[in-house]
Amino acid sequence: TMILDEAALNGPLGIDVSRERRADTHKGSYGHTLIAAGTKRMSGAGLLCAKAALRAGCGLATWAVPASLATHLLGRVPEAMLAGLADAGHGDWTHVNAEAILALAEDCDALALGPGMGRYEGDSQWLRGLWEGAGCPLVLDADALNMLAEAPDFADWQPRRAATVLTPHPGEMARLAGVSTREVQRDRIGLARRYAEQHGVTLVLKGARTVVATPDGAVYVNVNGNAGMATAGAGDVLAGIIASLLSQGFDAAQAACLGVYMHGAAGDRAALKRTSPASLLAGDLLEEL
Ligand code: NPW
Ligand code: AMP
Ligand code: MG
Repeated sequence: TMILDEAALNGPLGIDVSRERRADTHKGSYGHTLIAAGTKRMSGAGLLCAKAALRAGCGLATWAVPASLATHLLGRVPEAMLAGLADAGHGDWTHVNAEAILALAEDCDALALGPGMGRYEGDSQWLRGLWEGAGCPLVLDADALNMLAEAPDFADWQPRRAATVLTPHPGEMARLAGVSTREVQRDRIGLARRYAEQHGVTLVLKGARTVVATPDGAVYVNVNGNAGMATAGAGDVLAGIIASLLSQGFDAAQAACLGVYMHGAAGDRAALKRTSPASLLAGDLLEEL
């Protein structure tokens, strides 16, 4: 178990944190992130996730939403491409074919799935199609994690070939592991390590002192960030950052650790600019990335 600081990022994780962009590069050099996130009631979650991906440095981002929602979001994230997926006029993900997301993912380097997505009948099987079908690295957050938690046949799902990063907060982790939130908090490191090893995923257990556990048993504990980040949308920003780093070619452990560290550092910078961290908004994190 290691503290997640610049020494860990530079050393065991092999990340050059001072890495600068080479002059002779272009947007195609930095990957294309696909964000499938947001519903009518929670479009902000998708917006924060997509903006965070771009702020974290990917060259291109596509924000996919149900088609009837897309018309209301035109121009909200001008830098991202907006993909309205056929939804039979319902405006939710219920009626969006998983194949439509997979088709977009073909041209992308990582997929972030779940923030503000909502839940619906049969969604665990819908998620299975994406889990097994997406050839690119995958970040599951929020509702996608709740879908996973309720999949009765998760043990039978085909193992993914590309990286998989799960980003639960303690409430979502409790659902995934079938324990109470209190039990999650009692042994954050042990639980994260066991879950990552058992399921072959990189697990980011969020909250004060976020824990990153990799499938090979390594554990990193983050120490930056602050309680001002206990605010709506902060997690949606993190999911976008990690997916962006995956599209830029960082491996799962690197993307999760660097992402968590950047997110906490942005939160600390944002908090310093305010009289009280209590007034921090998730959107402020975007400005500091
Ligand atoms: P409690 O209340 O302390 O007992 P949910 P959600 C627990 C979207 N959003 N330490 C907490 O426990 C998301 O993307 C959209 C301990 C409670 O039981 C999702 O799609 C926004 N416990 C959807 O909303 C902005 C902790 O977890 C439960 C904990 C629902 O996500 C907001 C709450 O979690 C939001 O991001 C901690 N650190 N953190 C938008 N603007 O569009 C959480 N818990 O029920 O999974 O609800 O996280 O709000
Ligand atoms: P979510 O609950 O999904 O919106 O995620 C909240 C994000 O804010 C996670 O990245 C948490 O690690 C972070 N966060 C929430 N509360 C704190 C805290 N007290 N200290 C540091 N980070 C926090
Ligand atoms: Mg969240």
